[in-house]
Amino acid sequence: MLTSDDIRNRTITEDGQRMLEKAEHDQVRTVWDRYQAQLPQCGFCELGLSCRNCAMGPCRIDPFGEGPQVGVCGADADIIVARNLGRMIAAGAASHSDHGRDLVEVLRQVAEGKAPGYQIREEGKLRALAAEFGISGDGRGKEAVALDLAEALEEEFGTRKKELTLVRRAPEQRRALWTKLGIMPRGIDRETSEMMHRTHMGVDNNWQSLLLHGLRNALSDGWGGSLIATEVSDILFGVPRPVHSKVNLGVLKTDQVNILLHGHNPIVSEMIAQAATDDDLVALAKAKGAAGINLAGICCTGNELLMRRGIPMAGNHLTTELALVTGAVEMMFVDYQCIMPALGQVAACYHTRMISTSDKAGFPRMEHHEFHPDNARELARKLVTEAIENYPRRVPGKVKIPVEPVDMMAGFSVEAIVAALGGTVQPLIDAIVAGKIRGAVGVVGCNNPKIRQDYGHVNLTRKLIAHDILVVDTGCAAVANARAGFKVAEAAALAGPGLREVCGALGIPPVLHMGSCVDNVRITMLAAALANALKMDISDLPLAAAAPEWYSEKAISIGCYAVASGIYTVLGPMPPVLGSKNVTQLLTEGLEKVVGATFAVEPDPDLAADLIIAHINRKRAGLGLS
Ligand code: BF8
Ligand code: SF4
Repeated sequence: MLTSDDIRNRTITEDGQRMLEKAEHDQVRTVWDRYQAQLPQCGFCELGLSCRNCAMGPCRIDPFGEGPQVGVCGADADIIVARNLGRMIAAGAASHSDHGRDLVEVLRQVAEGKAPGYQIREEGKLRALAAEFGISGDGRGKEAVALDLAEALEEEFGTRKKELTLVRRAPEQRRALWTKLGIMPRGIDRETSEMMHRTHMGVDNNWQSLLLHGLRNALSDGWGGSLIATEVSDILFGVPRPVHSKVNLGVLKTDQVNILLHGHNPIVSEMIAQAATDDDLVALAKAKGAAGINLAGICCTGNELLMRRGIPMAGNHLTTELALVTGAVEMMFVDYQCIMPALGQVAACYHTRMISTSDKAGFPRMEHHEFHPDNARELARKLVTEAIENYPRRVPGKVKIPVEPVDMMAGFSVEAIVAALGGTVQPLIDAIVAGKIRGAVGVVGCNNPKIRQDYGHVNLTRKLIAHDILVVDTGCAAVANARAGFKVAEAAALAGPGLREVCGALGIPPVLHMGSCVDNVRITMLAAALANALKMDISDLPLAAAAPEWYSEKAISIGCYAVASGIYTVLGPMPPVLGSKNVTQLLTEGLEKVVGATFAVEPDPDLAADLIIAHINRKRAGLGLS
């Protein structure tokens, strides 16, 4: 039996607390129950000291120095920790980059006329990106340009290049540093593949070079796979522009057909969004007694839809099960990443139909309907029809929508921010120089049941903006900050006087939603644009990043490309590295001399804010600013 204290210790969100009570009543087990059941978690694994990379093992190193200090092959703690971290980076980079590849495939099929329902929405961005790859647009139609661009992007994944094309957006000093260190990313797939090779037994047994390759692997994500995912999504689905919407489980409607979209890739969800506005399907919903069709997003697919279409956001990672506990969801679509395999089991307690859509992501107790560019439009209509037909099966006595939704603004792409500033980043630089904005911080990443849901994001962000530090956010952090009410113009009242003045003049919130997790590249591109305008390196600027509640391997890749790009990054949960003093020391101190930035780990958001404020003050002093 959960006490009200137990519930409050799981999440700070009101909708979450109400739904945890209902989950208890409905006898639904959630991620927090499963986490409890796992305690105590393996200490060797927490320290990164276990290895099962080969069949001579599994092996583990005794952290107290009494038992074995090497695995069967002779690998010591440094090697095992570095190898494990390397494989986490590889998995994260692969996830973002494979998502990017899927978008390139759609771009190709659109160019070939094989993807009905999809189109090139941003011809200007298409032509600008093509020009970066040396593709001429003169006198050529957008399809011809798109075909050449798709081919050029496909080549970025392979191995033929000395360096990825889009690293040219990085400041010159940064690129020179990457080349000097031997961490310039070459092919996107190549760096991940090489990491898997290096971490095979008997290959790279130098912990320093393993970690350096980890940075290169992460850079292949941040300046390659994720960047391609974001750029091509913008071309196909639109560059985000400021948009008003709503957030939390209150976006679900008692009198409408509720369809939830969960996952990461906008390829499927954009087609569902189109189908849900088709007149005949809206009419069908009304014929079934509903007032309409209500779409809501969750996690990063939700962020993609919110940024471009203003579709309301139901919640973040730890809300995914609780959304089903409302009993009000007719259908949930999932594509891939961060989709708990428990969801099908939770949905089975209600009338909700669960639909998996990706050829590479299957889940227990879900119905599998594979979406491809050629069938997506038609399949979306068919399944939305079935969602509507599921509405009469809703059990009214099991429905509870816990709270009223909170207003929010989203849609702050780099293009939108530059437009709001009047066409250049100069006003932002002026505000930083004048000290009205002391610096900028990307608050990003997940929820993790080890930390009260949203506690890290919200408390860190609140303190930063109060200290005149502009916060930009993505992913589940962005949902947390929206749910806390930080994303309306009035939230400027929570900011320090300088930031409040800037927000007031521009009519923007002090916390800017920049998108999904692949969209963390929007943050690095903004940082690069500032550095380039000043002819400085990114590491010279008063910037930082934080992932206060991270859980995912993707977050590790993001953190590593942020640090390798020169951005100091504070993590909440400890990554599994403490088993090696050398690796820990390099990540938290040594990297300063190598790439001009380090990691820090601080689970308390109040203290994490202090670390970041001190860092920003140091960078300002380095620039001769007060
Ligand atoms: O890519 S922030 S829990 S949903 S990994 Fe996942 Fe983490 Fe959320 Fe989006 Ni990102
Ligand atoms: Fe053990 Fe070495 Fe095999 Fe890892 S690679 S399982 S440490 S023998």
